[in-house]
This record gives sequence, C-alpha cells and structure tokens, in this order.
Amino acid sequence: MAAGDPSLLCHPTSPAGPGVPREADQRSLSHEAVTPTGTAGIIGCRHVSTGHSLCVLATPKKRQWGAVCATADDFNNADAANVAATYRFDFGRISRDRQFSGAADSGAKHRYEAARQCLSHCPSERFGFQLFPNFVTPAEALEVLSFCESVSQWERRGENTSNPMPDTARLNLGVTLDRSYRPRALTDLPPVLRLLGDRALEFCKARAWPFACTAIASQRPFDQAYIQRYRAGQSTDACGQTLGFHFDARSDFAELIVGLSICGRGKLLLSMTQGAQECTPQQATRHNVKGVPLPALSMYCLSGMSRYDLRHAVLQEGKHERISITFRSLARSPQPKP
Ligand SMILES: O=C(O)CCC(=O)C(=O)O
Repeated sequence: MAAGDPSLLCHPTSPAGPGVPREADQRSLSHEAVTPTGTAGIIGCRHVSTGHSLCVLATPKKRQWGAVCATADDFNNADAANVAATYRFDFGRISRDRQFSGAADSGAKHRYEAARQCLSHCPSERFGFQLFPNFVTPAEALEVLSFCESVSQWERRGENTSNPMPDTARLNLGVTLDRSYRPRALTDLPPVLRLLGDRALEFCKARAWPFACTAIASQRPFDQAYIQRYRAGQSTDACGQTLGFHFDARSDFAELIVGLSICGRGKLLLSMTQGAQECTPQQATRHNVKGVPLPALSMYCLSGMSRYDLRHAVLQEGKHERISITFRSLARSPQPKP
C-alpha cells in the first residue's frame, strides 16, 4: 500500500476499522498519521469528554487495527517521577516485577509500559531527555574544530567491513578504554574540552531534573570527552553515517550524559529496541521511536529512562559533516592502583 493512502487515515467521519474497541467510536481524532513505509501506523484519538487518549496501531497490509496503548498521554509527570525513583538502575524489573513493589502507584508502571510503545507521541522530557538549542557558542565551536584539525589519531571503527558507509571516526579523551569500551584509567582532558565540559555540567546542575534517577547536582566533573565525526551521504537524499542503538555503559558512568553538536546536524532516536541494532532514517518514522533533531550548537542531555531504559542511536543529516562531543563522568572516583 502506497504511502499517503487515505485508507490509512482514521477520519472522524469514517469507522476506524475492525478490531478497534467500541469506545473508539465515541472518540474524536486529535492526530492523524500515515506511515511512509506503509508497514504500520499509529493514530491517536482523544476521548471528547474525558480527554483520555487511545493510540491505535494500524497494520495496513492486513488492514487490521488494534489498540496498542490506551495511555500514552496518560503517562504524566507524576508517573515519570515515580517510575524513575522506583526503578533507578534496574529498569529490567519493569517487565519482571508484577507487583511493582515499592511504588506508590502501580498504574504508573503500566502507563509507562504503554507510553514507551508509543514514544513518538510522548514528550521526550518525560523520559529524562532534554535539548538546549544554541548552548555552544560559535567561538567555542571554532575552538573545538581547530582542536579536531590538530588531531591525527582518529579511530575509524568498522572500516574493513563491507558496509559502504563505515562507522564514524572517533577520538576518546580523558579516560582510556578497554576493548569493550569500558573505562580503565584517567588522563587529562585538553583545556578546550575541560572548559566546555565544566560549563555544560554547571549549567545542568543549576536545573531541575524531575525525572532523573540520581541527584544530578552531586555528579562528579566530566572525565571523558568522546568526539565523533559523521560524514554526510554522497547525494542529498543519501543517508550519512550513523551510530546504531546502544546504551552508554550504565554502571561505569554516572547518570547524566551530555552531547554537544559542534557542527552539522543530525537526529537522535530513542527506542526500546531488542538488543543493539543498526539505525536507519526509516526507523525515525516508527511509532515506538522518538526522533529528536539535533541542530548545530545544541546540547542534549540523557538522564532517567532515556539513559537507563531506552537505547539511543544517531543519524547524520544534511550536506555537512556532523561533529559531536559526548561528555561522561565516571560513576566512581578512580581508585589508585596498589
Ligand atoms: O553523536 C552523538 O551526539 C551521540 C554519541 C553517542 O551516542 C555516544 O557517544 O554514545
């Protein structure tokens, strides 16, 4: 079925289709969506009197409809704070913990489970993600770019694979990493990155983090700066380099992780993926993926569920190379070797 096929639209005057719960008939549309890939679409309906929402998954090939989450919008700020405080480092318990023990409101768990299947409909802030446009000054960006030009030892992962667009070029500073990318020892950060990282952390500490799992205000200074370069695609509609879905090491590094976009632009995707996965522009259109544009000079922050429960991935977009710096603090002060 072609993209834009009007039969994929749930129109207020037309029945939503077989399989939609009866209550849906009493709802009015708040949002319409058609999947570009034609594989599945999500349509949000809002109940006229109660304001409650219903997300309906449409599978156009089979022309089947079914409710996948009745509560994407119902997952509210109080739920998000509750889930973050209850599960902290062990979000796996959400699936295992039938009792949702320790939580004041067991409904919060269920609303969270529903919301993360409909991420494209949810504000990313509620998952502990924050974006600050124009955080980096042009002068800072220029200093970072001259630093990048002065460096020759970029690591290019995956260059010998058959992938036509091998992995990004990377430069790891401040900590040494083992083969599994786990931190081993501390080294000094170059002054330009130390100053930028300190300013970013100070800015973050002065803000409220209602959906974080730990006290961000007591996080130790950033120890690691990880610079990545994403080359642009060969033609305007070609995809540039990507970084697949992953978690940043959850026990080695402290909760708040900050990403600065120094030049070029990209998109960060947040999702509950089954294991690590490559990312493609098509994924950004899925209902269970939240895509957040990352303009040049912006800063994004991962905390709470966006840090510990959802994986993230990055797509380069546009004609120009994207360069980013990811700042991380070690979870514990490094212990001197005996
Ligand atoms: O390029 C970015 O902004 C993201 C980098 C990232 O996800 C990482 O280093 O783990």
